[in-house]
Amino acid sequence: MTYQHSEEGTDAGGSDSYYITTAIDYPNGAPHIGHALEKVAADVVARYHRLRGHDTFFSMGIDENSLHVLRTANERGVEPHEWINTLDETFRRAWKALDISYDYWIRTTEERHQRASQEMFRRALSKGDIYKDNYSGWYCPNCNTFYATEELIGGRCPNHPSLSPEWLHEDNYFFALSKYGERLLAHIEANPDFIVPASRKAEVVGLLKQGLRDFSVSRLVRPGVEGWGIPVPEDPKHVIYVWFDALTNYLTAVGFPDDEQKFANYWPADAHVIGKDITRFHCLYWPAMLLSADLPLPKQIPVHGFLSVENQKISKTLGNVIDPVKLVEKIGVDAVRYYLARNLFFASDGDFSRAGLARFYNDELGNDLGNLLNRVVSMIKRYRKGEVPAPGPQGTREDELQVMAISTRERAAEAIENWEIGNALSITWNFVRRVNQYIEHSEPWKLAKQPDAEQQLNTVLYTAAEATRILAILLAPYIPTSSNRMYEQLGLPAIQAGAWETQTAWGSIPMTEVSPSALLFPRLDPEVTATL
Ligand code: ME8
Repeated sequence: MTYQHSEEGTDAGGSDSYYITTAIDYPNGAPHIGHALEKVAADVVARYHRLRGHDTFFSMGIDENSLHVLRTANERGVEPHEWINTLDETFRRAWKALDISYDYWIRTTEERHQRASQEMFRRALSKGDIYKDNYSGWYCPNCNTFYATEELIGGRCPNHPSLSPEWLHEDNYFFALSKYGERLLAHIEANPDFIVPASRKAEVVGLLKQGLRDFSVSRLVRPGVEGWGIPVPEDPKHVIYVWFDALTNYLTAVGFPDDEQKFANYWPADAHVIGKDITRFHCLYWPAMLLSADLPLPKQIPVHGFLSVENQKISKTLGNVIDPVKLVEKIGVDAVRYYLARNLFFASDGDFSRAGLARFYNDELGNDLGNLLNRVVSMIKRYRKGEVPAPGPQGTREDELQVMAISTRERAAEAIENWEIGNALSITWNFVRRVNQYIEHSEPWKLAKQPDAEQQLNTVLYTAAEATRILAILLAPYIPTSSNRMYEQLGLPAIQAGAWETQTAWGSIPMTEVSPSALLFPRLDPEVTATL
């Protein structure tokens, strides 16, 4: 794929390649709407980079080696490998339903990943960063983290109030995290966008200033859990700590340690998209592991907030878990993607509300966008037998709309590149509304009745169609299926990689004949709304 910067185009980064990842989820239950939020956020950005013509690589997967995954399988009475295979399908089915365009799917039980994790372990060992010591502490199997007594709340895990962590006392391998505190702080200070948003960066800097403790990077294999996890090289009585292996997935996905060409092409990653609960692992442990292995650090770690449902924490016990696949079946994939992205502000937590989803669907997707496309193609059909006319002379209204098309594209790009995804969508939406206003003010239905206004009507029809066409590309990262349907109704072939560069300038591609078909977002049936 070739990539050319448009004159006004924003440059996403120095290089042509863009490697983006999400957290790899624990397969201990089907993904919920909170997991979906993260995948949609990363997918919007991955799709944006493809449209910019970048050689984009988007990796996702599942984190299988955790003991609580094994425990869940045991509790369900399912053979553990059968369990993870089933969950693997469940996750992939969910992301397919949400149109998540990942290029690579990783499972941490794969042999390739075992080799990558062991290589990272060996590199740290040979640097003298891994040593053996005796360890005692409270271990929460759900967090996969050790806690000091004072960190527990009433004897319970601070993140899982229903769990009493187990007291573990064993010989472990340790990673010398404390050795890297100064280098990490210097890196964060020299690279202000390494951790975004700023509130998360401040949190990490706070941890660094308190001083870092070495962490245990192995677990003794115990009866009943034998074989679950990646063996420590040359010492199979131990398995590698699950976070040490899980973080390494970002390297495995781009060919480490065998495929040097792929690795050189994509590493360091441009962005690891994660949720706020796993900041410490990604912003402290992971960069330290990479420094120890003499590998470059990822360029950025964008941290999103948590999604609640109807203002309540998502929890199986509360029974408020929303299955994104069922939601897509009821209201359509683009409506779900749109709603999640529209309300996504990395710096804050978000809330999912059924009434909100229905309102955004009807008011914005249906009334604003669906009607715009429908009006444009129906008027061209009615007044010009479906042929998109060449525009007549332009007036100030048209000039203003063209200027706004360019500024919308630039401002939306800047917002996406700053992880202001909800904001990017609102910038674009202002333009959707503006095109509707343009049609209202220009009153093509009146012009159609005036024989001497033929040229003027041509201008209005062309201008409205062209603005709608550009909108289809600007919206393609969020609602890809609908964007393609917009293109199709405007008589154009599917939107391709690079289109943001080559097709968002005014008049950049010719339109000939429209092809009106079904409404993009027909009004929601109140019965459907009631079942959301
Ligand atoms: O942490 N809202 O897996 P996980 C938004 N396996 N995001 C949410 C969320 C919510 N309500 N609940 C969870 C793990 N997430 C590890 C990651 S990466 C090397 C290993 C996000 O299944 C969460 O913040 O518990 C994380 O980014 C992702 O979902 C997976 O969470």
